[in-house]
Amino acid sequence: MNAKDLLEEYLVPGHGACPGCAMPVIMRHTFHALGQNTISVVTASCYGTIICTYPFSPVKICTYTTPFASAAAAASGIKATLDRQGDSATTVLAIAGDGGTFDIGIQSLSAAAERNDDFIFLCYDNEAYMNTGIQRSSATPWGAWTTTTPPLNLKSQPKKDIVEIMAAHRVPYAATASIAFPEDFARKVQKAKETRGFKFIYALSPCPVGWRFSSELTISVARLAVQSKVFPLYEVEDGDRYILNVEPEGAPVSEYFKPQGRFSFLREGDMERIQENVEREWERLMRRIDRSFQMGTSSRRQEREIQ
Ligand SMILES: Cc1ncc(C[n+]2csc(CCOP(=O)(O)OP(=O)(O)O)c2C)c(N)n1
Ligand SMILES: [Mg+2]
Repeated sequence: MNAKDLLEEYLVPGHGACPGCAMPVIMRHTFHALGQNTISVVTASCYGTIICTYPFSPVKICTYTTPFASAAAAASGIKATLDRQGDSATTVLAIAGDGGTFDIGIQSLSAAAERNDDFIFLCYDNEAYMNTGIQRSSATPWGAWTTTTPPLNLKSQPKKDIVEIMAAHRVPYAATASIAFPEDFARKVQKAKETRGFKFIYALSPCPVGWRFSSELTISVARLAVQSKVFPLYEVEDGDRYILNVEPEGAPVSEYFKPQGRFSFLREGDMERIQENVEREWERLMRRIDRSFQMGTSSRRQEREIQ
């Protein structure tokens, strides 16, 4: 990262995101780490909406807008064109919300990952279709209120494990990132920039409107997600080398849920069930991390090195 990129703002004030929205912070960290020589691809989403206020735009990064399902496919095409032009210096960045990643975008995402196309896919996850009015997605957590999972019919399926899905493609790099840990965030985006092949950056994006919390609490909600083990910060190299980046304090999940009105309809026993599930998922992650330590250099990595 050079000093100019750190000082330069690529998403400028006047962008029109809701007060307290985490997504502009995610974008600022990402663009600072990538710098000006970036082409981004954007789908329908809150981000797509705030930057497409024709004839003005608050984003100073070259941007291509594509239909909801095709962020990864469009990024693959742009990267192929740059290759034909002999341009290996420009970074290609696909940006999508959880709907554009976990749901409608997953086939083009999976295809690009399988081809190991050389670009970064950034998913900012606000855990619902926020731009169209807080409808549930497959990223919405169990027990959450949304406008399509009302109080007597709360989300009754667990959240998809998108990092595991990407790791199962054996992509060179996948990482979770949090705006409450900005240095870790920037380092991961830079590492993605320097890694060849397909890279997946997955950032939790607390949404005051959809999650029903007060807009000044965004960073502390993001931090509690990490500290309660709900959103662990880790990296996966070549699909099987897991690295934990932050040791969580182990705050109770109820502390993370407390400021969020979307969890205020849970019934008796639900909180304990959720806590148990978070512990179980954490143990699974720990087993993968321990195994990575034991394995050392992964077989997949050796495979790539031999080629
Ligand atoms: C094919 C298609 N279906 C539906 C829509 C309407 N639509 C626009 S944005 C959006 C929600 C996007 O959700 P997500 O990807 O999670 O991003 P967020 O709005 O939460 O930032 C929807 C359903 C669309 N633009 N195209
Ligand atoms: Mg969303």
